[in-house]
Amino acid sequence: MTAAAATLDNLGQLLLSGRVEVVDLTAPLGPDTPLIKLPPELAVDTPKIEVHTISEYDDKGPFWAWNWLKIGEHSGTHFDAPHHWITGKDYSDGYTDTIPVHNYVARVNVIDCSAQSAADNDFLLSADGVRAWEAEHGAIGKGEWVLMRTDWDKRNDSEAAFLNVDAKGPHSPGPTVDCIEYIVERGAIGWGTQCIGTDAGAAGGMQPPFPAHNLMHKANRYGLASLCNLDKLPPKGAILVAAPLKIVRGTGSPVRALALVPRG
Ligand code: 23J
Ligand code: MN
Repeated sequence: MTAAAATLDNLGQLLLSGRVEVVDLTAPLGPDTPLIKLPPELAVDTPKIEVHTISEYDDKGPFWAWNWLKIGEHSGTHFDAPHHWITGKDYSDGYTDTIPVHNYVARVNVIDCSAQSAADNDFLLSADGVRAWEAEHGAIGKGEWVLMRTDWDKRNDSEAAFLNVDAKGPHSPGPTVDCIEYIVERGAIGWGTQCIGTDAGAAGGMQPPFPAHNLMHKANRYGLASLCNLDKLPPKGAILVAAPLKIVRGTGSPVRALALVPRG
């Protein structure tokens, strides 16, 4: 057996015995899933999710149940492809059907910002914050995900609490411009958060606006939003599996995001 074959066989054993656990990083997807609200003068919103029964063992289909869905690509726990943003529009491998699939399975770094985000709903993770985390936990490597833990998933059952909008706009944590510049430089494959989008609530006022979108996709890297259960992941040592649907020329898609996590 080659080393790779032996390692993979061992992983199979560890999964079977539960010593490697599969953690679900995905929010429920349905009519109550919170959706982003964009400034109305700027944009049209993604529609509410609809689930329609085609049949359920009835006169529309006597022996089977099935539904059809109405759903935006950027709904719930979802993947942002480079073509989602104008800065990433020209990558031929930047669509949900053209991204190389090996990018959907990668090491993951989880930066715990839950305390700061609870104290300040507009908390921004900076490049210095990432460097301080690296000094404690180890460097972010090329081809790895960087996820910002805020425990925002605890608000997922209330769209009002999840979006956290007041007269001044949405208040949710996210990255600074220099944070995203730094992780792009480190070679991170993607940036993920637990909030409605990969950017902070206040990101529209940054320069450039929406830096996680603007700068990650400009560099042909990816995003993940509305992730759950990051409190169940170690800072380093887990593997993230998150693949969008193979929508032809898609800009993103809901995903079933999973993490392989060592136990014990
Ligand atoms: C469209 C326009 C602006 C933003 C977004 C979508 C997202 O956050 C998204 O889901 O990609 S900021
Ligand atoms: Mn998106």
